[in-house]
Amino acid sequence: MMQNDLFSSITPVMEKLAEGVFLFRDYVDTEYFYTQIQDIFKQAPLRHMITPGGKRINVSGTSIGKAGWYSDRKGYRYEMIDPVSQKAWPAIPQRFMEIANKAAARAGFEKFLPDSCFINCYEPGTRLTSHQDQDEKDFSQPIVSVSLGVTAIFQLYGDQRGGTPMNIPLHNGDLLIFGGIARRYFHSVKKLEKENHPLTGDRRFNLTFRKAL
Ligand code: MD3
Ligand code: FE
Repeated sequence: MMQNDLFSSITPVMEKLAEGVFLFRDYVDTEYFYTQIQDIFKQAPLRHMITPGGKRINVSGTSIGKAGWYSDRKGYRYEMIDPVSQKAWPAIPQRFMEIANKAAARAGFEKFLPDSCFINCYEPGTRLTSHQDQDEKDFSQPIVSVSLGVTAIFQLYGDQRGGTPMNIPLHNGDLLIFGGIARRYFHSVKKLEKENHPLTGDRRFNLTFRKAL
């Protein structure tokens, strides 16, 4: 319908993939996001953290916001001071806040004000094994994720680590929201293929906005 086409061109489409799971394809200005994170990495460099069990996490990461997710032999937790730079984490850019907040509101999560954003960097061959995000205080708050660069296959399980997942390809610019029942779901990211993307080269970046405290 003509009227609907006109409407679609100004209001990005939101797809509901499952209860509590909402996908906005090609939603963000990726050049802006990429420029901002390059600047962030100068202040809070990407680093490979260590699990409490002593394993090196292959996907490197860093944080912005009041609280930054951190892991070493002492455990998984949120830190207010970056243990590497010994300074506060860089602030979340105001535009990032507005984008995450606006998308969350469209998905039915009003007043989402993240105090933490974890930035993951995937190089070819790296993957994220199945896990739950459970280091945050309030599970009624959703998680908003933004993908940049090379496409990865995101896998969504349920309340158990295994079984047959829903496979969701995440492309440059996609924004995904997890809330409600899905907030505790197990999820993983398949091994990144060696591909080239004009914005990020052979890498993929993912930002996860959270209310941690
Ligand atoms: C589903 N990151 O940082 S983002 C993570 O693509 C993480 O880098 C992945 O899992 C990535 O913890 C996935 C999408 C995502 C984030 C949080 C979730 C999916 C989620 C929390 C609960 C359920
Ligand atoms: Fe996760």
